[in-house]
Amino acid sequence: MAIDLHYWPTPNGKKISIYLEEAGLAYCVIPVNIGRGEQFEPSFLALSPNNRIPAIVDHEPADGGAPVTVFESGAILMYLAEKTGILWPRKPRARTRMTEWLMWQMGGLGPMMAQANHFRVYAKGKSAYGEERYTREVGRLFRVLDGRLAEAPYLAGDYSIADVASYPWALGAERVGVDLRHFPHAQRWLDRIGARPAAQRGMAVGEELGAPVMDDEARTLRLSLS
Ligand SMILES: N[C@@H](CCC(=O)N[C@@H](CS)C(=O)NCC(=O)O)C(=O)O
Repeated sequence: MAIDLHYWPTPNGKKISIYLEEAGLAYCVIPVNIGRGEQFEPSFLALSPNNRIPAIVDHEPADGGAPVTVFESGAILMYLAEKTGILWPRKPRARTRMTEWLMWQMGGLGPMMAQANHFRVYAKGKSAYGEERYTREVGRLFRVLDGRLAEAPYLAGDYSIADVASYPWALGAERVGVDLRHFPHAQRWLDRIGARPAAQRGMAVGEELGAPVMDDEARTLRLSLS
């Protein structure tokens, strides 16, 4: 297979499985059980020094040289989209719009939802301040998302990797206290992407690995990492 996808079925992992399905690229899933600490294995750290999934190894890079490894989901999406031209706006202005929203997801929506989830689920009851702060910030980000999607069908105008990055996160809105009934444009965008067979296939990758673990061992590991 041309691409190894080091993966666990979380929103950041699913960004890449959705993209690979959208682009029709051949890939091989290599599970990294982050609930059990496999992200700290030296072999994985060699690919992803920040001990986080996803990471890829492209065995057939465009320059024909040695395999290319990429960590950070935004960097992976940019690498793959630049290589294939798929969901990658060609015109510089459109590409700038796409980059804005991709960075918004990478620096805003993803981390803030992860923090909200941390305080509401893993550290439940430990910090009302943290829970409230990140829940409020996620609400603000959904207002921004809904506002953008009121003026355009997709974040960069046309469907792009910015949507692929935001979609699996936005799907988890309810879990972090967001009521999507207040964000009708975001809901329609979710429905539009959710109707795409490639997005459905990408979201299903790794289903057999089970829901993310939330037992005492996983909770302790998660708290010790924060
Ligand atoms: N900014 C990184 C974040 C990746 C990330 O947070 N991955 C989580 C799963 S969604 C992870 O691997 N966590 C393992 C850990 O925290 O040790 C990206 O977008 O790739």
